Amino acid sequence: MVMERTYIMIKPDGVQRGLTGEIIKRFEQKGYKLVAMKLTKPSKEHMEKHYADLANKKFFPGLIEYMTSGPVCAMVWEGKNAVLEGRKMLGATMPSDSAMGTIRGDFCIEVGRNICHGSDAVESANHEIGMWFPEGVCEWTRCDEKSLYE
Ligand code: RTP
Repeated sequence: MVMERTYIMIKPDGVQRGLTGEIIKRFEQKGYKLVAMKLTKPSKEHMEKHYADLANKKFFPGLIEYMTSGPVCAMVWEGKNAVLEGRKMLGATMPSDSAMGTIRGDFCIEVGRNICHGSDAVESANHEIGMWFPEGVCEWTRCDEKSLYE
């Protein structure tokens, strides 16, 4: 079975609104394994690198200002199809398009304050994990893995 790792980040608004525990709970209860986590206040340069593909968008300066306004909770979650499933758990980029039951559908209103980030492909996940956790992740085995997977 191919296990994937995805980079999930609770944005400053999610941290400020006390949603960190709720988001971790959802990933844990789904069955994903937390293999790295830290609370960090990203620099402007780091955030510009993370969102480099959006550099020519009109909202880019505001996005960087928002993302550097306070601590983010940077995490790596591991499991089967973690990248695609993680994106489903977050919901659509636009909260108004996000289904109820998703994190964005349940907890936010505006695209510029949409609580969390999730890698959109395995390649970008590997790139983002390397950027945010150059020290590497923690290898361990969840004791319920035999019950989670066929
Ligand atoms: P993310 O990278 O944060 O997970 O979001 P995403 O893939 O769902 O969406 P993306 O297009 O990569 O946009 C990154 C973040 O930029 C903000 N945004 N603002 N004002 C706007 O129209 C607008 N569009 C995007 C959002 O915070 C979005 O998550």
